[in-house]
Amino acid sequence: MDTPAESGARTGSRAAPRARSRRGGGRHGRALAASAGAGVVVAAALALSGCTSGTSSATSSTQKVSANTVIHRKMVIETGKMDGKPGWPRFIPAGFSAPAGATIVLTIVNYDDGTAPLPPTSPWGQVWGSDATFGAVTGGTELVNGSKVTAISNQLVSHTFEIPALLVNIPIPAASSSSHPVTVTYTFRVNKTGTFLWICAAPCGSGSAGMGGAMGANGWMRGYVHIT
Ligand SMILES: [Cu+2]
Repeated sequence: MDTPAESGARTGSRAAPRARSRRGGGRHGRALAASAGAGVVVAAALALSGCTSGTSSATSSTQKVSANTVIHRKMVIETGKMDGKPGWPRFIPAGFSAPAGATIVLTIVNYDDGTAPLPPTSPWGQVWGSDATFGAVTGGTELVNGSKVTAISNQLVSHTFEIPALLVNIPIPAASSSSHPVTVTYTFRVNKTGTFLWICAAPCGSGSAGMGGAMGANGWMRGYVHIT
């Protein structure tokens, strides 16, 4: 089954490699246009994808530590040029581990100054992750260079860090230049153990829809979060 992010993003078309803009809302995006029930729609779709994709596995709802335990994790997004593979932007490292129940402060430093715009009705410009039934608890906000936001304009999104099975989505804007990265900080807790797939929902890869290359490659625009 396609995740909402994948099905929505595949339908766009891609322009210049640097701007990586694309058109088209995608069927998922259009379904969410009347946004009143959008959260429910996304939640249901994500629940299905999480259960059937075979790429994430959750076990018990065991909290191993308390929320007072604060775990700092950091990922850096490098451009393909920076790591010698032009056109292949990459999260480094492509995953991390943390104990269930801990407060995870995830810092993502983006050196990529290119955008990969989402369709106008895409939900992936929003910060997601405030529904405890999915096992993740957040305030639904992120800090962008220290300023609290609930969304990034879809046009300005460079990448996202999305964990479909946990209903987590962290939209990441483009760096102002490749030497002036943007820093996004997101604080959350995961109250169950498991190995959870994360993906980037922005079409930052190769091919006409921007979904090839890095987008489909573990270790580039997808990987795993291990909650132990
Ligand atoms: Cu990306």
